[in-house]
Amino acid sequence: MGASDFAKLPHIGESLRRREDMRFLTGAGQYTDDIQLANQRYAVFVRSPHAHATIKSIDASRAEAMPGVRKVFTGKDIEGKMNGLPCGWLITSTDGTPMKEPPHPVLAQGKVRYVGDQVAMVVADTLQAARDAAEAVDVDYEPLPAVVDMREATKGPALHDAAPDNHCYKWAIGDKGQVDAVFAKAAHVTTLNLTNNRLIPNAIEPRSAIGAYNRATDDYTLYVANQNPHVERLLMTAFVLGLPEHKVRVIAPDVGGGFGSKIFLYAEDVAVTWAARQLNCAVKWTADRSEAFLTDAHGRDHVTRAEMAMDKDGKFLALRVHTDANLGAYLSTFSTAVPTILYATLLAGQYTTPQIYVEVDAWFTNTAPVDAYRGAGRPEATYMLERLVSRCAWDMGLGQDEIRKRNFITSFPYQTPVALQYDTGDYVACMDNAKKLAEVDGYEQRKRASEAKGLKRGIGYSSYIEACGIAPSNIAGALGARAGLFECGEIRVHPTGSVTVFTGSHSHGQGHETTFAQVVAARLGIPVENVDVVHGDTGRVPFGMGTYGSRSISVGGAAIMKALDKIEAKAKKIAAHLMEASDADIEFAGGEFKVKGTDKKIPFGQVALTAYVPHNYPLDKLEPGLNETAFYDPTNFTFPAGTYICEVEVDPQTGVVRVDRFTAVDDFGTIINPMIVEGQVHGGIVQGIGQALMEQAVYDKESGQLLTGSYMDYTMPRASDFPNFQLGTVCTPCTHNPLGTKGCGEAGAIGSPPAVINAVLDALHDLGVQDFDMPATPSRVWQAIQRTQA
Ligand code: MCN
Repeated sequence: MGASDFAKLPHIGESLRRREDMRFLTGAGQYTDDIQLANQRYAVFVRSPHAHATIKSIDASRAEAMPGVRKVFTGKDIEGKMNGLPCGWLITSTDGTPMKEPPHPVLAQGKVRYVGDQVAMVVADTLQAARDAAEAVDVDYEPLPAVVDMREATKGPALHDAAPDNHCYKWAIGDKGQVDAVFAKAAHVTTLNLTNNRLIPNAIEPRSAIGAYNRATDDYTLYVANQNPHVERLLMTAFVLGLPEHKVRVIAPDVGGGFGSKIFLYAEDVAVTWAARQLNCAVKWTADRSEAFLTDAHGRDHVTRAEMAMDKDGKFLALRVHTDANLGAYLSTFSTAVPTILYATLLAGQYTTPQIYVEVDAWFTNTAPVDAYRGAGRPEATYMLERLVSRCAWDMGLGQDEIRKRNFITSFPYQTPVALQYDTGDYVACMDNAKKLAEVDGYEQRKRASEAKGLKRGIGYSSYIEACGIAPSNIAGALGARAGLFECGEIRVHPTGSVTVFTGSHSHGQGHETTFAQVVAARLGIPVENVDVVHGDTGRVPFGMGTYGSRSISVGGAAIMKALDKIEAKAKKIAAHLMEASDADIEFAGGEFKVKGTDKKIPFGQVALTAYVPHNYPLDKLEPGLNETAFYDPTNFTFPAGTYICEVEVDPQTGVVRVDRFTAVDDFGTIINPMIVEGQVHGGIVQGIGQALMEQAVYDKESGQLLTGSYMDYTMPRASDFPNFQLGTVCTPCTHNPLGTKGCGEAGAIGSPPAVINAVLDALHDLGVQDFDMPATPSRVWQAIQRTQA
């Protein structure tokens, strides 16, 4: 079935209520920490209080003698028994050498490299006993100087022998010579230096893992709050523990949000799985909020210099970018792909800029590992580009909308100079719709009204694009991925005609149990209630690459569509036999099989039952049952895009910024469930505005301590911080997946930060404020105003 026929099916585009919410709202959800296994013990990790130190000795004897303590594991216990944690993405430096890939031990081996690094694991009968014993483990540290600012990384002490100058790689894309030549002749060059602030992910459910071991079968089970259980299993078995995969089952039950931070293989997951066998019991660990702040992989943390060369009319001629990226103390699973493949390839944005050169230096520092966080590289790209574009507009005396329109790509497919080929889009329509919805015509009047109150009003634009549906294995492989990025779907039609869908995607808030059921019910013409969706269990789902990069509907959903094609083809044969017609004459629509040109028809349920009562059809031609599996590997990414417009009021006396209006017009191609999509956009925008106005991880430069280690110091956005968002859509269906969908799960977080900061800068323009870095907290804004008056 083609994408345009699919879009016309009943249920597609219907705002069905999320079926999973009843169990979440009534407390019936089953999160990892809710699971209690027989013979279960509790793990607590002893963590480094130092940012950088040598471990001289560890004395666990006092702790091990305490009541209820089963064992204290240290680096010595695991030495030679397992490898370190792998990095899933190999980056090659511009000089042809591979990135530096120092070991990332599951428990520290002689040295700690950030505050929170895991040094020992205490396993005890109760959580309290484990906590008490963890405090009794005596670790003798010899502190070393620490470096937390990547711009000082070369001067700092080396974290790893493998990287003496703390440099991991230098990576580049584009032709520097050609770009430099364009800059040399350009009529105008606009330059911007900016920082993309470091963020700490804050899922409602902290990370949690239970390792279990069955001595009778020699099988392991890991329950874990994770976004991609098959990948977790693959990395843990093949790279770290050296176990055959079939001996390990990974179950990611209900997961209370991930935002990217739960796609990585963390040390704790491996440690509890391994310890379960050593102690012949189940071992549970759940992070407390302080541990989450310290040890969940952080996000962003870029410092960038960007320059745009333009002609006299503001047409973009060339873009030149240098970015320093902080990777933290160790390479987390996808960390190396974030500032390279996921960032630099996005820098054409929505524009026809013919020449682009991007260079990235990546650094080790004594901070928590940095990896993907909602958007992963694409928010960093969009923030940089959209800030630069608005700065170009102001420099050239053009409107923020006008400069964008002058440079928009208008014909598709479009090959960018940074590797990507956009299949479809309508950026002008997104801009026009956004301006209408934002009532831009009334802006000057609103500005005067704000001025009358002593407030400064500003308007900010951001026209984002993202590459999502992260997949094509051939592209990802060519760019350094160490695994494929397809997806798997299985459809099991039961004799009664009800259906179970097994998907390799994982839902941890995105509502797949509803939207995937919508897709299947629409295709088969059966009630949505007759479809169940199973995910998050390597023991039940054939295979899967999990959820990140807004890939689930466009890659996981497409795999399900492929499996449905097979189901339909087989069912047609059964229907043909039942109606004594030829296979070629059977049509399937609205849940019924019909013989073309006649009134003969039978319902889907009858065919499903017949599939399991095979004496009614020729067994020599068909196997019994109606059960199909398909793998889908797309030919390209999907390219959602949109324009966001933000209006803020700034109080120049206090520096307080209030978001007064926020409009988002997105193109997600065909939309399965508008209500769920709106929820995704709302959540994303809130996260983006959180980054723009409030959130920032701060490490003390001297001691390397995380200064923002709790909600007392790290501000999270709340509902009362926002107006109602105005949302609109434009639809240019994706041309290469059978649903016509483009991902929506990250768009809000990608498009919103530059819209907000552009609005704040616009508001402060006549006060002479040219620039400041996110987050635009009252004190930063106030200080920026004061500096102009000094
Ligand atoms: N959808 C739709 N029509 C479309 C596109 C999507 O109806 N054209 C629906 C999908 O069927 C799905 C939801 O919208 O129910 C999101 O789909 P998609 O864009 O494919 O994104 P994923 O499901 O792959 O989710 C991943 C994405 C990412 S990368 C992050 S980070 C993120 C996000 O989703 N983390 C989240 N949204 C989150 N929402 C919650 N509540 N919690 C998280 O951790």
